[in-house]
Amino acid sequence: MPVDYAHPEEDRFFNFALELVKKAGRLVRDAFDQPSSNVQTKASNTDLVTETDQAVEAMLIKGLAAEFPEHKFIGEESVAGGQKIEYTNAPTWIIDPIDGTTNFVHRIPMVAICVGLAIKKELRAGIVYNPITNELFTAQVGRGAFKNGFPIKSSQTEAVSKAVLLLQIGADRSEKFVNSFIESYKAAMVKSDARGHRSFGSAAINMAYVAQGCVDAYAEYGIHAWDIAAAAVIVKEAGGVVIDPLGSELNVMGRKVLCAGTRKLADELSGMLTHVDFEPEG
Ligand code: LIP
Repeated sequence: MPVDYAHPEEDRFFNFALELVKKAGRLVRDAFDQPSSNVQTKASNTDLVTETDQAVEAMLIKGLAAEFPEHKFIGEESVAGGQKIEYTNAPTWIIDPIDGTTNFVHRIPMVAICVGLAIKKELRAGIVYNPITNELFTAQVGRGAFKNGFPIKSSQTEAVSKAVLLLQIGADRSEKFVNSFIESYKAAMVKSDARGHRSFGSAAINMAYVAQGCVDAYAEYGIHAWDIAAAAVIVKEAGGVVIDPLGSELNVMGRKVLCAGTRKLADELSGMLTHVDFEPEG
């Protein structure tokens, strides 16, 4: 079937970004092999950044901007440094240089370089690369999803009672937020007797694992566009669903996400979560 392009040069954008991400992977892997990182905190004590996050983001943006001067960027560390989020119709790269920074700092090998591409505010391509485990997830709209070049498919699980779920709590530790997480966890694990619970400490890896079908669904509140943009394309192209936890269409700027291998499972999980409101960003 012919692919419906949002921009005639989309393939060139994607292929160029892919080579850059592979180079960035070498930076992350070399830094990961060092005994420790220089760590700073951002918005809170639980919101970490390292020199490697900053160096990788700078390298990706510099490379992409030199090749595509008219493109825009939304990068985690640039925003942390004070840049405003501007989400326009222009081709926009949404970048998390290391998703799973706490894992990186603690040398837990679940980290991912995330590069998503939106055109006219539609997510068109995603690259999620864990250079430590050598897992490279890629997708472009209409082309399917791949891991290290091989096609991947989300699971066909339709019931929470048969599902391995990922419910994750991020940097926000307000009592209200933590309580809502506990309520959701109890609903899924106690009332609905889910088969299991995992949480990998990286939204992108959680989603990529839903995409490859080894886990069935994932939900998180408080995440940012750079945590989910790239992986959202991968999950959808693998046959899964990515929605707002309340059941409506995903707003990548909405700071919350639910994804699952099937719509039925997504709906059941949505119905049991204690929902939290966030002000959309951008
Ligand atoms: C992190 C996410 C993680 C989430 C944290 C944070 P970072 O991103 O991947 O899943 O729980 O709130 O957003 O800061 O490591 O790039």
